[in-house]
Formats: sequence, structure tokens, C-alpha cells
Amino acid sequence: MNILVTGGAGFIGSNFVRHMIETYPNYYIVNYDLLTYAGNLENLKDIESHPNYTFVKGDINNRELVDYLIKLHSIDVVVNFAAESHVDRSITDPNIFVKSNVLGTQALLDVAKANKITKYVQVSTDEVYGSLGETGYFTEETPLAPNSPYSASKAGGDMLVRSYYETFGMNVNITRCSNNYGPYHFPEKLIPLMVTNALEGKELPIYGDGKNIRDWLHVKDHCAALDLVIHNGKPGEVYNVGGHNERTNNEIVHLIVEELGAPKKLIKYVEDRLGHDRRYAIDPTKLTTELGWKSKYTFETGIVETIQWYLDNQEWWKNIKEGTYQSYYEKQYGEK
Ligand code: NAD
Ligand code: TDX
Repeated sequence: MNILVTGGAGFIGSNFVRHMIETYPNYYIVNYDLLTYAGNLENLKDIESHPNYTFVKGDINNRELVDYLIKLHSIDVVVNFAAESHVDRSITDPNIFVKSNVLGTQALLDVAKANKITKYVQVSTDEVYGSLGETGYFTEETPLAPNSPYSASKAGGDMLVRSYYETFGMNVNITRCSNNYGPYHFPEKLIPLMVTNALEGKELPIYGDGKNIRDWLHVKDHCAALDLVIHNGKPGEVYNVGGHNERTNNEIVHLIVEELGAPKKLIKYVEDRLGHDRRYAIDPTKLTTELGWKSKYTFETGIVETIQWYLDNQEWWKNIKEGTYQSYYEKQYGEK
């Protein structure tokens, strides 16, 4: 199988590329990524010269280049990770979210359709379902009700993918995963931000009352789910991905502080995120019963392993934090 992975230099995409290269010695992976602030080829340093792997820099909106690559490498499957992914950035600058997440998806679908590829997988998010109350779970039937410009743009992309199945009969799947954590997670997101700030002795900014709940899944469990969907997903179907690991942000931050032995006084409650969703929780029954997926990581082991990864790979995150990300951080949190 020859697979075009778009957005493969980001957090989940790079873990997925590594998973596929290690699992399938006969597959060929083309990683196509624009290398925005979030794209980082350091994430794939260990496999950059693997014979079954190649990287090409480009935008998913560049139809000519995507078309050329699909033909050149006889691509069978497209897996789209490419997106603007940070909710806070979508609040301050929504335009790029529509360009990459909506228009980019449509461009990719058009080129994939014209080349009659065998499968298109859209990597989406549970955030398209909006926010839950204290009980209940998101199923694949939950109506879409996105609340942030980020989730609205992801929902827009999902709707286009759905329409290419209904209108053109394209073999598509949409996956909607809960919050991922693990190695190579960009340090603007909650877990890597708190771990790296604690290591640097910086404040740990918790939005609002810290009682918002996220459903955490190790990135490698997400990659295994995507592998199953690529091979066994039924045409046109949506699959939710999650491992029943609900935690409040307060719990996450306290766990990190304790694990690192950092001073509790670093924790600082700051102004809430606008439109902050209260709770996400995934019902993964369809994925487990129809495709046989099961998460391998418990949160207790996964988080300790992840914190250790940040301890062992300080150069990786220090390079990011000392680069252009610094100016975003100062704008978002008002301090160095
Ligand atoms: P990320 O921000 O770490 O990576 C995104 C990658 O896409 C980067 O390498 C970036 O350079 C690339 N990219 C952005 N715009 C592009 C464009 N126009 N053309 C080509 N490449 C482009 O994001 P992530 O956390 O790895 O998320 C990957 C995907 O998974 C996203 O679609 C996101 O919506 C989805 N998702 C993420 C999570 C999570 O917890 N991180 C959960 C569920 C779903
Ligand atoms: O400094 C912070 N303080 C804080 O309290 C940051 C960055 C976050 N938070 C809170 C907001 C959320 O309740 O932590 C929670 C998690 O925040 P993020 O890491 O920004 O993730 P979230 O907004 O839940 O979205 C993530 O999961 C779904 C990914 O970034 C998305 O790409 C994915 O679709």
C-alpha cells in the first residue's frame, strides 16, 4: 500500500508515520506537510532516510503538487492530519483555520477523487460535537455542534468529506478522537505546556476554575485505531476514538506537579478561554465492536512515560520554546 499522509510532521501525524513504517515493511509513506509553526521534521529524525519514506513540503491547498505526488507514487490511500489544531489560536486568528481545515480538505478531496484513490481518511476530533453536561457520551450519532472557530472548521471539513461519499461514492472514513497525549506533542497544548513550564520553573496557567474535563488517549492508541480504520473501515462510516480516561484540568496539572516534584505555588488560575467547552467524553463502542480496537495504555502508565519523554528530550522542546513560539506565548499569557 502507498499512503499519502498529509500533516505528517505534526504531533499525531509523525507518530502515525512512525507506526506505519515500523508495522508494514512493504508500505510506502509520502509525508506531505506545509511545515507551519507546528510542523517539525525533528519529530521524524530517526526515520528520515528510511527507504520506504519520503517527505515533501507543501500546502494541501496546492492541488497541482498533490496531484503530481499521487500520480508519481501511485498513492492508494490518503490520510489527512493536516490542520490548524490549536483552539486558542483559532480565537485570535480564525482565517487560517478555514483556509487549511475547510478549503484544504476540499482541495484534497477533489484531487483524491480525480485520481480514484481507494480510500480517504479524515482525522477529525470529538470537539465537533460541542460540549457535554455532567453525564453522557459522544456517539457517532451525536449532532455536530462546534463551539470554537477551530471545531467549526473541523466540522466543515467533516461535512465535505461526508458529501464526497454521498454525492460521488468516494470511499471515505472520518475518525473523531478525543484529546491525545504522548511524545512530540507541541508545547502550546495543556500537558506538554505544563510539563515544560514546570521544568523551567514557570507559572502553570489553568483557565477558569480548572474543572473542565477532557478524555485523554495516548497517541499510539490513536494511531492503532487509524491503522484499523484504513484497513477495515466500512465506506462512508464515522468512527469515534477514545479510551474512557476523563480527567479535569486540575487533576492533570496536579498530577504533573507531583510527578515532577515541582512547587504547587507555580499553579495560577487565569482568565477562562472564550467559549470554553466544559466536558468531552467519547463512546468508542463502534470502534471496539466493529473493528476490534482496544486501548493498550492506561493513563497512569502513559502519563508517567510521557513526562519521562519530556525529561529525556529537553533539546526538542527547548528549541521550540526558544523559537518563534516565544512571541505567541508572550501574547497569550503576557509573560516570558
Ligand atoms: P499539529 O498542529 O501538531 O500538526 C498539524 C500538522 O499539519 C503540522 O505538521 C502542520 O505543519 C501541518 N499543516 C497545517 N496546515 C497545513 C496545510 N495547509 N497543508 C499541509 N500541512 C499543513 O496537530 P495534531 O495535534 O498532530 O493534530 C493532527 C490532526 O488530528 C488535526 O487534524 C487535528 O484536528 C486532529 N486531532 C487532534 C487531536 C489532539 O488531541 N491533538 C485530537 C483529535 C483530532
Ligand atoms: O494554558 C492552558 N491552560 C488550560 O487550562 C491551555 C493551553 C489549556 N488549558 C485547558 C483548556 C482545555 O480545557 O486545558 C484543556 C486542554 O486544552 P488544549 O490542550 O488546548 O486542548 P483542547 O482545547 O481540548 O483541544 C485538543 O483536543 C482536541 C487539541 O488541541 C485539538 O486539536 C483536538 O481536536
